[in-house]
Amino acid sequence: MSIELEEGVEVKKGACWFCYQNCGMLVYVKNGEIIKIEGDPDHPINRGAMCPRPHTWKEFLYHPQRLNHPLKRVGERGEGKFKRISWSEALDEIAAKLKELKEKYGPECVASIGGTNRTDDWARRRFFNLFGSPNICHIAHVCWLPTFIAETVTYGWYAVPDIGNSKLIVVWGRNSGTNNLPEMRSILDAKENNNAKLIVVDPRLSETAAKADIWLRNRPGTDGALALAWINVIINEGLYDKEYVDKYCIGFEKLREHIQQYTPEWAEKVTWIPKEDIVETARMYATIKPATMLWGSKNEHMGWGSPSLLRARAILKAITGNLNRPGGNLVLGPDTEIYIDTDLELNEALPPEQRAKQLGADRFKMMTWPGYEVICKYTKEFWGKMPPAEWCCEAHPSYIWRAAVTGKPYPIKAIIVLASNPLVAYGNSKLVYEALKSVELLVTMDFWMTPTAMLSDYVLPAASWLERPVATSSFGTSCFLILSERPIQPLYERKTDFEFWRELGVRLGQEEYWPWKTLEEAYEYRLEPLGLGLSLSEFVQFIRMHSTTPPTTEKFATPSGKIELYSSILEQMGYDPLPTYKEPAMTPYSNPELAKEYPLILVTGIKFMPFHHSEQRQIPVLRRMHPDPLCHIHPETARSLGINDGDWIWIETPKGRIKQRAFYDVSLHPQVVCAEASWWYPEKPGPEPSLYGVFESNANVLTDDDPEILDQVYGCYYYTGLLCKVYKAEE
Ligand SMILES: Nc1nc2c(c(=O)[nH]1)N[C@H]1C(S)=C(S)[C@@H](COP(=O)(O)OP(=O)(O)OC[C@H]3O[C@@H](n4cnc5c(=O)[nH]c(N)nc54)[C@H](O)[C@@H]3O)O[C@H]1N2
Ligand SMILES: Nc1nc2c(c(=O)[nH]1)N[C@H]1C(S)=C(S)[C@@H](COP(=O)(O)OP(=O)(O)OC[C@H]3O[C@@H](n4cnc5c(=O)[nH]c(N)nc54)[C@H](O)[C@@H]3O)O[C@H]1N2
Ligand code: SF4
Ligand SMILES: [Mo]
Repeated sequence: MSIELEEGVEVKKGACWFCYQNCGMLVYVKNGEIIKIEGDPDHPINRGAMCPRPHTWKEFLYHPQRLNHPLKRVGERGEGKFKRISWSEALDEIAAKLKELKEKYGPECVASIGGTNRTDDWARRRFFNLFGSPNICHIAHVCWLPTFIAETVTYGWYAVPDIGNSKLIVVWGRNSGTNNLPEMRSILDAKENNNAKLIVVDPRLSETAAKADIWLRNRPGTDGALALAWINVIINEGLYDKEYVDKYCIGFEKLREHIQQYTPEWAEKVTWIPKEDIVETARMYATIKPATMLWGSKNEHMGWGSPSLLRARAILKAITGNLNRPGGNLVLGPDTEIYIDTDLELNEALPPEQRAKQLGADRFKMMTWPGYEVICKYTKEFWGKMPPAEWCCEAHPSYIWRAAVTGKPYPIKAIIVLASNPLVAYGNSKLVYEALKSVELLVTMDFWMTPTAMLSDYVLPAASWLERPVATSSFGTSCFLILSERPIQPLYERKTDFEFWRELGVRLGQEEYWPWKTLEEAYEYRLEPLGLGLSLSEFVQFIRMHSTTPPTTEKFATPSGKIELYSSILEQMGYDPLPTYKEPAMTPYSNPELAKEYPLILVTGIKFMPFHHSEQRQIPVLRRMHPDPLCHIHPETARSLGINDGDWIWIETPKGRIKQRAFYDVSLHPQVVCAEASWWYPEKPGPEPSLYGVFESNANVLTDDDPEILDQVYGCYYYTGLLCKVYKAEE
């Protein structure tokens, strides 16, 4: 159902998924074609605003390089020779090959890689649980999920920032000003309306830091030391909320003792932030009430440095009494009135002996089945729901690549890549490449022919949010569900990802588990517990978003029912129950030998407008806004190396070298350089060896994914604070 405008024009309520903010869109449709898109002024997320990406909807829908039909490889792998086949041929052949491999090597030989969770990942999970493989992952180890787990072991779920009511906002390794525009709007509103103060921790004067009252410029990878020193100041100066701690927390005395080593003087040496600034900002965070803290993806990109940071941040929210206080961080928990992703994943279908085979589970226990089972026990008891396995119970990608290449501990023979571009997203691109080359079956489902698709046996065309309905809890931790209706039917032969998993499942004997034929039916099922009897379209037109009011209780979903400053779950799993700083593996302090040859400190992957990760490089108007990859470098450092602003430079680590353009940035410490991630060149030749230039400027050519240098609790990758050298490149 839609509002009728001029004759024949309908307005559909869509949810943009060019990034995961899911801004509300009004999509004007006439005769089954889109004629116009506007930001929806009534939508709470974007309030009518629209970033540059959806403005280019027409180019995106009809671009000549879009995938429109299933393709099958006919030449050598990577040679770029494909022929068009029908969907039923493609699905029959893929199903037959999966069946053959399953019989020969066991279901665990089939792996799947996903991306930024901008699709129905529960359907993928459901397919694999029924198929019997535990080896699926999305970006859990490179994005926000370790924070989710660290907070869940501390107080039973992730605590969402309540920016609008806050008086002090701490933005930690995050650049809302380019990466989350609705959030930046809220920050600026809070500054204006509440006179809120803004503290930004970033090695670079980012767009967000530029608006800060205090910008803490730290050495990349050392945020854990700063957070621990804040705890030290707050406890030792008696600034913590004693009443709150007494009532709700356990482990405070152990924390107090443990934290004595992390003095501001110590932290100054580690972080390169003057100790006066550390003390001042710690005092601000403890005394300006309410204060909220935002998550940033760099929190998870510090390898060994990440775990102490994630836990220390959770502890800070608790001991200052900013948890569950309006304007602080709120433990809202899952939406308990509808079926959330967990309810659709069918995790119970995966038998214990298959869970035990999950790659990486013996090492990174907190993001795999061992930790997930423990967490589920307490969240289920408390909330009645568990966090989706698709977030936090994942095979570790670096183990998947190694198993594909070496056959150890057992072989990975097939990989299904859906909504991801692993050659650019995951560290150690060359190993990812080897892995993708070595499997017997590689399937990629995407909008575009990506470098990963170029290596595939089957390439399948996906329908986007313009051609499908959306139901997602976004990265909003499942406390609310955003819904949209389908603006138009899929063009050409594009299909929804859901239909792909369903139709593949049906071919492999899973039919009874896929009762819904369309996404609309599946989403209506999700809403059934509400008992409203509305169709999806009616729901979207009249209600649109759903959330539950969390129960008012004095307890938390942890083993003790309290906020566990000293984490009994981490202890039980064999990890440090208190946050202990560990210097990342490749820094001037942890590896001074290496620093002699690679003297600069490298950040890989500052995100930027108008691109979302590796996407949109094909859209001319967007590309003109940012034609080339940029590497931020201090002018003094650059000049000493004979590098002018705009010169192409080599950035080199022991793993390899890439080319980006030097971008003079006076805000940096002279020893720090920041390279953009996610670059490839759709305009360059697709067949090997070029693969659309995927090894030329892609920052993950520089990073390593050796499990030894990743964090040992969650398996966080190591993307920031490593060592490199740079030098001028020939034109
Ligand atoms: N335009 C755009 N928006 C996006 C995305 C995109 O690709 N493009 N991706 C989306 C996704 S999936 C995510 S996860 C979010 C991520 O959003 P963010 O977390 O904001 O991502 P980044 O830009 O990687 O890092 C943010 C800031 O961290 C700083 N930084 C680097 N190293 C360190 C460090 O060691 N410590 C500290 N404190 N800061 C450091 C960088 O200078 C940068 O300004 O953005 C989302 N939004
Ligand atoms: N060095 C370094 N590496 C990083 C980062 C960093 O900061 N530094 N950031 C990390 C972060 S935070 C993240 S989240 C990851 C991102 O990792 P990915 O999500 O793998 O990154 P993308 O390049 O955006 O790949 C997404 C692909 O999915 C396709 N796609 C989009 N939507 C759909 C859909 O609905 N269906 C299908 N079938 N396909 C779709 C897009 O066309 C694109 O090719 O990268 C990580 N990698
Ligand atoms: S920020 Fe831009 S790309 Fe992201 S959902 Fe909103 S309009 Fe779409
Ligand atoms: Mo991410």
